[in-house]
Amino acid sequence: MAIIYKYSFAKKIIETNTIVGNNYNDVKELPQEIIYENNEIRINLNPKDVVYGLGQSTRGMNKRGGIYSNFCSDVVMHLEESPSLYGAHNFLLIHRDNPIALFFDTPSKVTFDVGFTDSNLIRITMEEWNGACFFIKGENSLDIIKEFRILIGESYLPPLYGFGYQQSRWGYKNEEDIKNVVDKYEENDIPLDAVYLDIDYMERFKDFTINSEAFPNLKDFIANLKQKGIHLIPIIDAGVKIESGYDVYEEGIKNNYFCQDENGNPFIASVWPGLVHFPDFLNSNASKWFGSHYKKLISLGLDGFWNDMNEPAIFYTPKRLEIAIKAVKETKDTLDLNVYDYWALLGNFEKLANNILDYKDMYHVVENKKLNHYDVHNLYGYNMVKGTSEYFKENYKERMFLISRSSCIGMHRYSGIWTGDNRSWWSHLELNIKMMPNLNMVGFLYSGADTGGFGSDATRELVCRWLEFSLFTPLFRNHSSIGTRNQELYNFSNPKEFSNLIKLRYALMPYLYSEYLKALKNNTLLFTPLALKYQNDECCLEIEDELIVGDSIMIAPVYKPNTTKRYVYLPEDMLLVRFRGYNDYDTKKMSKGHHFISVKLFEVLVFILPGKMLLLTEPKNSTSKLNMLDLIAIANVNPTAKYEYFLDDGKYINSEIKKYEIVANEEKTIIKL
Ligand code: MIG
Repeated sequence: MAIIYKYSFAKKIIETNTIVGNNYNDVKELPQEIIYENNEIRINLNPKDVVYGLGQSTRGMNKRGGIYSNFCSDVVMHLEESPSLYGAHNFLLIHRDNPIALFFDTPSKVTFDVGFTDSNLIRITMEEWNGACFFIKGENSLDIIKEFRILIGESYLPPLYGFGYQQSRWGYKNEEDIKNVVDKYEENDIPLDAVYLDIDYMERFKDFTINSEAFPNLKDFIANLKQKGIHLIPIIDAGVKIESGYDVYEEGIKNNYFCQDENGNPFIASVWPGLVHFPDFLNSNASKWFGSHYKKLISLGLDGFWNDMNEPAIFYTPKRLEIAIKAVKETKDTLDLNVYDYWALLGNFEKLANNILDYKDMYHVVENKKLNHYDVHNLYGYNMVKGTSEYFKENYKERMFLISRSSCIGMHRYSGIWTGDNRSWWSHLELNIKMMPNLNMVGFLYSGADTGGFGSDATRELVCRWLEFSLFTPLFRNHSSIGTRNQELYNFSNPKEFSNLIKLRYALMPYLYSEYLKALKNNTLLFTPLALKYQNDECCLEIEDELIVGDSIMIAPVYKPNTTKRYVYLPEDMLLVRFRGYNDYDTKKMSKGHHFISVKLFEVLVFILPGKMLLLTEPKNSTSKLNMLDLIAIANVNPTAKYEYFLDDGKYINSEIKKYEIVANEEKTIIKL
């Protein structure tokens, strides 16, 4: 059992809507281990304590040794030292004998110094504390996480197709480009459930418009793809182009639905479409109104979207660009600048994007109160998604596919997230592995990284190793940036090997989908750090590159180049399944302890826990064709193995989950339900 307490700060800016549960007790004081003094919150750490949390953030799974600022940011380069990424997930769990977790429910920026300045001290600061600090105590860290998840509410459930393999690239320009991708996947017998439309499908980057030259007959095109079980997923950006006659712009102006500047005029910034206004998503009428515009796209047969640039990302504001240009003019063509003046001149331009000063110039009007954007920044992307999602739920029976770039806790009830603009770097594959459990803790079960890496050029080896990990993540999307090497799988030599990998994902779908439903309904983790499952095993405390996935298996992905063997620690006896393909594998009983195991390219190692099993089905080229009731169990019998299989129709919002008890007495068992 874990118990949640809520301590409210004197100041409250806005209702954040991040929590839904009432499983907490209000208290007037913080417990003795949380010191709140001089505007700073401090907690002492013992050398062996492991600190999890902060959802989407850089560095390791254990956040110790880093300093992080939770302020949703458009980060073009994720570095070890990047203080913020796209999400603000103010949750920390101190895993130790008497574990404790903290959650800061606030719309404003919070900075977490987790043993960075002083290795045995957590220091949490905010410009001015507002909102509430929830703290959770219990005997067991997993109980604490569960109680927290009950507090923040059930996670988003995408349609089954969201678990299929998805191909994306910024740069697909027209119908032919998309058709080419689909054809190549088909020719190479690689399963595919979705192709993404990035900004180029729009007419001059205007939300809810279609470039009709590039997509002359989108409706039929969508219908044809759907017949093959392939969905198109278009992007929607936060900024609305300023253009008279454009309905979204006109309606927003007429109804005061846009964010304002200090004088009450619509706030102006520049993003992809050029000059834009930002919908005031914190105003529920504005957010509903924007949500209702998806209807235009839904009526074409589209049933999935990705909401981008919703931190909101700003390329520049005219106001700050003017300052920069003026400064250039004032140099009067002097080429012999004092070096400090030169840096200042350059700095004016370098600091145009996502400038804090611009966020401070932007305002929301919520229930007749004018709020400065900077103070409520972390709620922006969340409320864009909320409007989108609520519109779907009110108007359709089917589940919509939805992912967002920006997020905060609470948004996990409405959509999934992709982890943003990573690079084709091995270190970003490693980051992806280490981030998954922390994302799960804060409710983001439906997530995944741009597999293969978004920026920079990917090698065949990196894409292979990344797929070998991502085939366990719910969102399984290969996405890359314009200007980088093409990384659709058919572009690499011997696509047959990639086909085997993707088919393995489809074969594992009964297990992966069932475990997703379980994690969602039981408020458990899909990716569990070993240290949380094997709490009495000291060896597990520092392991960050092996994960328990669901209830039955452990994985140990390869995330280093030129590597065909890796060190694996087994906290108990397990059955190793070495997959080369879904029906090409061998098994080996392995004993608890330290192992050095061979893992060639295109081999996937799965370790089945004692008394547990994996469920597989015959893979098909789309999830819509999978038979989720004709199964094969691969079990680590001890002396039998049991499994509770969760399944729903994968389609409707209110679909009922059926539960099947499966028992296996042999390593391989055929199961017909
Ligand atoms: O300024 O739409 O994270 O996935 O491909 C870049 C183009 C805007 C950022 C997204 C990325 C997407 C890209 N977008």
